[in-house]
Amino acid sequence: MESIKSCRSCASSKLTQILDLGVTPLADALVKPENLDKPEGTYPLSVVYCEQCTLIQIRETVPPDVLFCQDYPYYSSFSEALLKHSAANVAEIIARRKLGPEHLVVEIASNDGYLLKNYHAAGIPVLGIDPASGPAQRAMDIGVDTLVDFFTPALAQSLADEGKQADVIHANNVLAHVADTNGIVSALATLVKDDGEIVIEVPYVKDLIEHVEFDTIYHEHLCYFSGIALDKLFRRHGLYLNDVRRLSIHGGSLRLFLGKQEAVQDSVKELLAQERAVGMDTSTYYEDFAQRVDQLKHDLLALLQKLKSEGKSIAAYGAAAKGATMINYVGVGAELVDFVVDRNSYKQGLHMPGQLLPIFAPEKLLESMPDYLLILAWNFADEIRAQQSQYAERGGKFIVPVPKPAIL
Ligand code: DWN
Repeated sequence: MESIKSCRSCASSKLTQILDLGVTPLADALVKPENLDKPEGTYPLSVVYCEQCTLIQIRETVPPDVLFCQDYPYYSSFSEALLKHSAANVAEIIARRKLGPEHLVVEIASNDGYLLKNYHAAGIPVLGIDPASGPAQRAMDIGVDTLVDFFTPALAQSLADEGKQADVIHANNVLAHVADTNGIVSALATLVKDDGEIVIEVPYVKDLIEHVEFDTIYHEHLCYFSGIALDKLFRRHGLYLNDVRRLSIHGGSLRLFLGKQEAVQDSVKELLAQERAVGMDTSTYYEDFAQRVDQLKHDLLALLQKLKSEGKSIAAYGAAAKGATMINYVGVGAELVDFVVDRNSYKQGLHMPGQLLPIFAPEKLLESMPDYLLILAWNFADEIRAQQSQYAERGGKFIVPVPKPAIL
């Protein structure tokens, strides 16, 4: 593991620490039963603000082959909400750009084909690029052509040399995951056609800070983006943030529309003006974040301990990466929560990193009817509560930890 001395975007050494989450295991390093007695790899996790370009980022860089290869357990298609969200995105772009069999759509971090399958179904050629072999194989099984590899400037250049420049490139929840932040942006510029479009989704740091979504901070997420920091990063590589949309997915995200010609729309000007108006281009904006994170930690622990003291049983929903940050930072162990459930069959039978809580299929809930269910995948709380209506009808109650621990 490396620890940065300068900003991942502008290389400035003026970095101000805003949060320290201590030493923690990797959020997606689920533990096999046979390894329960073996020590886990743990890494410090701290967050800094760049005084020069305003980028929020973590200091620590864990090697990508440790984070994203063998046994990477995340499969996008286990969320109906995410599938619907992606299908609507694709339908809008096919219509607006009048895409057909003569075009090419590439997706970086294409996972199990959750998005590209919509273009494939419409007869539009696609190419996915993802280093995680498990999800990539699922994509190929449904006909989505996928390169099992990391997306680098060298790979972008070789694809361009093969005449595979793209009309549209999607990059959802990956810009924050790549250690070479400038490298991935220059690679996007290399791979997109001059009249092409790059569509990126990233969690929005403004929502993270305002809703205390500290659990989305973990080693897979190296950067936490604002419009101001992104605009500087893209312009450095001849790309222009021409349009932007705020989304509710994943606790609040931005959908960014980039091109090689400058045609900046009001949506971008308004977003940047709003950010400056609330001071997101100063470290002052982030000063009280650590204190608010600690308040959430205190409130959640107190709530769970009170329920246990009343003899209540508690389970959790969503063996999510953010769930690992939450239970390890707050200290939610087997003395408070009996087990976790998750629909992702690749996670069932394993244990959460750190607290080692066992992971079962959701059917376990009706079997054992815990009094309370802590929704660790709070970003899908509506979908999960609808899905678990029988549990609620039988008297089960839900707890959401973010933005403020609450019983629903
Ligand atoms: O950036 C990332 C985001 C997009 O996804 C990755 N670095 C890792 C991952 O983060 P996460 O694990 O915190 O993401 P989710 O999507 O919030 O995880 C939700 C978990 O809940 C998954 O394991 C799937 C599961 N789930 C479920 O069991 N039943 C989700 C839904 C909607 C359900 O109904």
